[in-house]
Amino acid sequence: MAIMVPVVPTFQDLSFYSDPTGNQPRYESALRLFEKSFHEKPAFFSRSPGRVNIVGEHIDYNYFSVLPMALEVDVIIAAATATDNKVILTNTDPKFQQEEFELPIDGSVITINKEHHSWGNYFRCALIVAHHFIKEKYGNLIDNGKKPLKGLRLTFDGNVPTGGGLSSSAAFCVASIVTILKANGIKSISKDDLTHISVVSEHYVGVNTGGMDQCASIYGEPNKLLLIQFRPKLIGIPFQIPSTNPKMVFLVTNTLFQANKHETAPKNYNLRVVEMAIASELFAKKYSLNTPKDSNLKGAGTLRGVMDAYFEQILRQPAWDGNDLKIGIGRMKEMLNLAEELFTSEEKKGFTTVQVAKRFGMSVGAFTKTFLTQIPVRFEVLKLYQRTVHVYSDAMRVLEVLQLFREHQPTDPSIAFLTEFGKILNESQVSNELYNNSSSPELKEVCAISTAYGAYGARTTGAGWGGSAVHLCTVDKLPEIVAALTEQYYKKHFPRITQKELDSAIVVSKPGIGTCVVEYN
Ligand code: NG1
Ligand code: MG
Repeated sequence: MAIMVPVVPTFQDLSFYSDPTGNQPRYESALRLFEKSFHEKPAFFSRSPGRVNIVGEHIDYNYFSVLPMALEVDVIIAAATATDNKVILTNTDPKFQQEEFELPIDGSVITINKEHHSWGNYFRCALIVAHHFIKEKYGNLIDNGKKPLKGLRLTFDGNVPTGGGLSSSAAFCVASIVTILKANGIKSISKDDLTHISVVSEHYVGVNTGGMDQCASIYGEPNKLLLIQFRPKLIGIPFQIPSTNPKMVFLVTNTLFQANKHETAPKNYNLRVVEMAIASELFAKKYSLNTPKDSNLKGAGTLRGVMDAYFEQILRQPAWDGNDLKIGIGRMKEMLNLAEELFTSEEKKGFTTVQVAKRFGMSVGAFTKTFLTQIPVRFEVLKLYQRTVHVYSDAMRVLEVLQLFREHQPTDPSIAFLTEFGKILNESQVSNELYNNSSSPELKEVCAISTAYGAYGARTTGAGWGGSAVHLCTVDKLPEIVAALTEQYYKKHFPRITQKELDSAIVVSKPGIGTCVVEYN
């Protein structure tokens, strides 16, 4: 049962490298379960990786650039089309039980019952965006857009930890989208188009995500970090990591405290989306700015939109192109200054709904209707000042890291480079703790341990409130750092933890390859 690797380049513009050979056993296990479940062979495989974000958190949905890298862990799908209209999903992880549902035969797009949360809903998200794409691009050519999608038989095998802040959901959705497209006869899609349709996929299960994860999963390249820009357009730009001596590596540790974004979205993730959108509207109101209403909260703007509008409309300076780092850093600093003036010292403690409605000159009812009902949220006070400071300062840190990379010459003393890089990561963690409140005691603990044992910097990665931290290390210090984390964190919290569990919780991953389709014959 050999699987053909390297990959056959079926999808123009996607990454078609041979898959890391280490994954062979996982393809084989997906193949075995596929044959057992469906008594046939898959027609092809698709895969898409998880990602770790190095710096810039909760800023992607404000359209500020972020710096992640794709990982080697991924979601693999063995796939075949069926002659009926059923979709049957099986998973090599018994935690995810077989799911089965029917596709509408009238060619309409499937809908999701958000109340009933199941892993199959992520696949439904992928069906929705893939189907819209097919309808928009080819719809009128095929039976007036009424042609139903093909039935599917699918087996999943994922090794991205779920709820670990490493984007298992994006890996799952992107791998699913390419699977659906390929199964329905779409012969090519550009990375650009794939990114555009993927970024909104999870909105259908009610998580108002930004676009970092899907973009990182798609644009990943071996040994490269990714600069993901959202303005002027969404794009992933792979770039080489500077070589340092001793050699730089990123260690990713899962705290094993899961962040369940679905249950906690109203007081965590989605609340951030709403708070930042309201803060943007407050800026826009104060300076009478005409801003694009392009937030995930409909009818509201983003902190990026406010920054651009302030510089163009008030200071009459040309729009920032996203590339000139000095200009970008200067603008973030200016926005941080403006934030100090925008909020009174009382407001800096937080706003009740009554206070914030008053500030907008709106009735509580009207304010609630405009800002607090579209995306359900729960809060005691809205921390608009804190979120603003976090966003502009973390967006600035991304530019500072880029600047450091650009300035770094191989002849530079590496320790100075690593120290400076680490300092920025630590500042980002402090901002997570103080201004975004997206850290957790366990995340704080692992960061403190690694930095005490030689990591240059460490921070919460991904949404936070549990999940993983990323640590900037050098190869020579890894054994000591890993030993300290094992003894002082993992064995303390989980005395019965096995070596296997430890191995999957503490990961040193090289930047990996993005989404691929793997032909099977
Ligand atoms: P994680 O932690 O991987 O779920 C989430 C969002 C990102 C970004 C980060 C915070 C999803 C799929 N992704 O990532 O878009 O906003 O949080 O920086 O929810
Ligand atoms: Mg996720």
